[in-house]
Amino acid sequence: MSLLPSDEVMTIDDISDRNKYLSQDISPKIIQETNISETLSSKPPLILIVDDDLLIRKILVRYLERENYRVIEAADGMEALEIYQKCYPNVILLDAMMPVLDGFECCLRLQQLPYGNRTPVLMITALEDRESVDRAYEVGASDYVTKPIHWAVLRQRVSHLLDQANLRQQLEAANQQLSVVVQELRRLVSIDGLTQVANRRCLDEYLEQECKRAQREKIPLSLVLCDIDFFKSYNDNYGHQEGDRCLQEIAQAISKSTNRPADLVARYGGEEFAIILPNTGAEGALNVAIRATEVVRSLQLTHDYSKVANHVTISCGVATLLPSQDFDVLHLLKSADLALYLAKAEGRNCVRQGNYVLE
Ligand code: GH3
Ligand code: MG
Ligand code: MG
Repeated sequence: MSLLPSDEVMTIDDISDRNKYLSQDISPKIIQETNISETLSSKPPLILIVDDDLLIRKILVRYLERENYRVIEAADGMEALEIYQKCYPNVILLDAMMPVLDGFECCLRLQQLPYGNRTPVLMITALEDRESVDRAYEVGASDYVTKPIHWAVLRQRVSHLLDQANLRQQLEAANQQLSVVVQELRRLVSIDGLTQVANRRCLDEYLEQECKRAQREKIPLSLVLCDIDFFKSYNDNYGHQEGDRCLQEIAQAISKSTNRPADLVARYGGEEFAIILPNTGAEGALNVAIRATEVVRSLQLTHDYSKVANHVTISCGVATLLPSQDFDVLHLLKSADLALYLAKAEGRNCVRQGNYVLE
């Protein structure tokens, strides 16, 4: 007589069958440690059967192996948790009532282990035990089957749980890829393609945000506008491509003149750059602007057509909003622009500082 269930329901009432069955092969399976990637590989899914009843376990093993699953066993909740951490099964078939650590407590503890809350648990409960079914879901089980086990039901539930877990994995992988793409898109929409510093859009948003923060936290906010001197004649004489290269070098040089993570260098437009300096007073901002002109100067980019030097230089206008003043981005920009205008008018290759004045 075959001990594998050939009909729909598994029965264990026949004691002679039970003894016959148990006398066959009860040697424990050798448990090989598995890693997660192995679990996700193309090998047949691995199912952990947890039941204190040896006969039920053996029958379940035979049945599931016949369904081409790989199977491992545990005799109680404690052993199940140990094996879980070595083998990372794809599905756990968990008997509700067991000594040492019952299925409910085991399921609860499983949720705390790595990937535990992503491993589907099929709880085995007694028939008509509504309370156990409710508890099974409460402790994190994905589904349940009742004893005596209907093989057709078990087969469907296991396969359904595996499909669900697969879908979830695929969804998570797709989400991960998507978040990488979104991150890159976010970077692209806020970066100036030529100079790789923040673009105008990013500058506007950051300035608005930092202005509000400065107002809220009663801290100063400074802005430096930098403009390359005689850049039109640089372009006209060295060509647009050289002009582009020069813009790239100047952008990197200006970036080097800032120190704090909150400082932002952005291309304001054409050959103008802006430096936003949150929580920075007038003196600090002046220092940053002077440093920017010095770093640019130190590049010694030849500019034979400049009227102020034989290399490329910049002029800077600095403005600061103080906590006592009425905060307004437009006024800050205007004030920095006015200071830049003065720097140009007063000879270029220099820094001028504006006062924030309400009209
Ligand atoms: P000033 O010292 O008064 O600032 O004079 P300037 O010549 O630098 O200023 P002007 O506004 O007359 O000219 C700016 C030039 O910047 C005009 C344009 O050729 C150049 N420019 C603007 N954007 C780009 C760019 O993306 N690439 C290149 N190569 N040149 C640019
Ligand atoms: Mg200009
Ligand atoms: Mg210029």
